[in-house]
Amino acid sequence: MSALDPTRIRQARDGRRLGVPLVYREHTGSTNDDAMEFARQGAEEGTTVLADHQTRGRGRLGRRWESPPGRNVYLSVILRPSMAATMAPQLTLVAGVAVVETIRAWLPEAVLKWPNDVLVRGKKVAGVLVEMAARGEQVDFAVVGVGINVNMASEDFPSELRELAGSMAEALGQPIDRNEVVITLLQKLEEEYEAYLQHGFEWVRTRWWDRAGMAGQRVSVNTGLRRLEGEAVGLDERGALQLRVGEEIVAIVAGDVTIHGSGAACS
Ligand code: BT5
Repeated sequence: MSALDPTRIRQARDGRRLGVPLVYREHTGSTNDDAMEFARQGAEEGTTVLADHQTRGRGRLGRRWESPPGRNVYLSVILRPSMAATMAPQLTLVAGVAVVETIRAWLPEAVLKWPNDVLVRGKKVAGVLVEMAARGEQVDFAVVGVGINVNMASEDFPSELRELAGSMAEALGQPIDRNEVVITLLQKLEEEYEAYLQHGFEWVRTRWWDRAGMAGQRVSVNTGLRRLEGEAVGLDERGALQLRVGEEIVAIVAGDVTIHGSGAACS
């Protein structure tokens, strides 16, 4: 199975905005923690941490992200956009478009699930975790963390995840060069981020929804406080999920979505 080759990735990214400089770690706790620390110390926009193995890979709300060595991509990029801190969740959607576009280079059927997942045939293949620090009302820096299951086999997942999680190689039926995935991801992230800075969120909103596997689907949402069921009808101007519940349109700012009706169990 392909080893990560930071020299090759650095060559491919030479002179670009994101992925430069690239810090490679064979083992680390969490690339997001590393990138947050670099950013606090003043690291420039584009600085990226890539790891082969994470011992404390994180999802949202302190959940665990399975990060075994030798198989997948775990990467975090520092951004320093001039934007209001309240708008930072939009970066999750910007990154989501880049991740789904990356996976589609191998698997055109990949789709987005709000707010931060990429699914292939109903299974979660990638997740995004954006964290940020504010200075007053503005974003000081943000860290965009991406985990993509590239060559993970079904038996590599803990048993409780086997039905829910999948990998690119499993769907494609052959192993994939992780360096190609990293190089494509950094390129797509740069393109989507620059388009967002230039055109604003409206641009991302359309691109995100066009790639969503949940348009018009019946979904249920667990916000932590309550559970709602309805039809996914769009994203609002902040990036919240709009759900039609009876006659009403409800905006969901944070939560976990389960898609019904497609036949697949996607949680
Ligand atoms: C996410 O959280 O999907 C965000 C994952 C971000 C991981 C990257 S890796 C690089 C960077 N460094 C980090 O420490 N994190 C980022 P969430 O939506 O909360 O989903 C977490 C849930 O997904 C878990 O509770 C499991 O149910 C499931 N899960 C855990 N590991 C998985 C994996 N490898 N593949 C698919 N699903 C997984």
